[in-house]
Amino acid sequence: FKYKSCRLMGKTAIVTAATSGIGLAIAERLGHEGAAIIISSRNDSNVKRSVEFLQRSGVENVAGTICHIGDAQHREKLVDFVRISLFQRMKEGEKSDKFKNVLVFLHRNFNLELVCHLLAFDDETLQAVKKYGRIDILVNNAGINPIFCDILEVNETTWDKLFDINVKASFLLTKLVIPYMEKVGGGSVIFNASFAAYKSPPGIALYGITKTTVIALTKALANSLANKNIRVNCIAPGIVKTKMSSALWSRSNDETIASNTFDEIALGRYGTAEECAGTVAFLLWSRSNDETIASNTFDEIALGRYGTAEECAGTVAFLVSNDASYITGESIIIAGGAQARL
Ligand code: NAP
Ligand code: ISN
Repeated sequence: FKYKSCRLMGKTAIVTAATSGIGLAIAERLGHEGAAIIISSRNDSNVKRSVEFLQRSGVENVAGTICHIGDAQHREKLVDFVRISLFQRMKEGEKSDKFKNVLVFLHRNFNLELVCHLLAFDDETLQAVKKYGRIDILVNNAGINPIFCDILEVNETTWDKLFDINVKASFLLTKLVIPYMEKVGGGSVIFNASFAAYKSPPGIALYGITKTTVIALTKALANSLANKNIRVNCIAPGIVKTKMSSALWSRSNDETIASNTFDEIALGRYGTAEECAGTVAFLLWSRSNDETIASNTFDEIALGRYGTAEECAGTVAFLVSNDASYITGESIIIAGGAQARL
């Protein structure tokens, strides 16, 4: 079942880390509700494949570009998608007052030489993004969890990397996007935190701390941006079924995965950079059945199952729509009733 509506018609949404899992589901859902979609991730072929997937699934306006979220130039390039698009439309003769104002705005606020340079050398991109002359919605979905260990075993490099990717990068991207939202009279920003922000699950405590910070950042930005009519909210999913990398699949067997409970994995060994948050979830659900699943894993979840990426996407579609026009600074837990707070 694919939910479709016109709720986001005329809006343009950027979704980061959108080539699989929750990000891809969010892109699909926002597209099915009428938004033009710009997706991104670290990997060009994944981006292309996902754009094609979204087109096949019925998303009419979709384009994508590389953006390693921790790379400042990549973040700027992502926003240039929109900047180039505006200039292209002006070049095509849309000389209305509105566009003259946009031109003035670009001159004042952005490096127009860079826009011209990119215009001359990147026609394919230009064609792809012609339609996307505005940004109304930013979904900061990117997040990693490269290590599984006790909090006291975390070293400085890992600490910095997790905070860089899970907190700082999305904050800096948001700062780049805000002028665009202001220009169209407002917008909506979403962060993807985690249930782990509230519970500090063993083994991924640092990940949880970064996600707690994401919730605090959501509140801070909501306060700061309210006067610009920009709402800022976040989702906090519990364990969600997401895809895993083929690299991990090829390493997975009964010997290397000693157990199917999260606690035992956390105590058992360190992870690798590839083993991100989604992978942890996958390890749990892919080996789950009535016989093997540890009873305590599901006992905490009132609904008795893990979540799906589509269920996260539905919440995001609501939060970015006018149906949530009086909601800002909030985090919505999507965890099947697992208790995290009052
Ligand atoms: P996933 O299925 O493994 O997908 C990860 C996505 O992130 C891929 O599209 C990957 O694309 C992209 N990516 C990875 N590193 C990136 C980087 N540095 N810059 C840009 N893109 C990057 O993961 P997921 O489970 O959907 O997780 C998405 C978000 O949900 C994360 O913030 C995670 O913390 C959060 N979350 C997940 C769960 C869960 O149980 N799955 C629970 C709570 C919260 P490329 O490989 O093409 O770059
Ligand atoms: C999470 C939240 C609660 C328990 C396990 N694994 C988890 C995540 C995650 O966000 O990746």
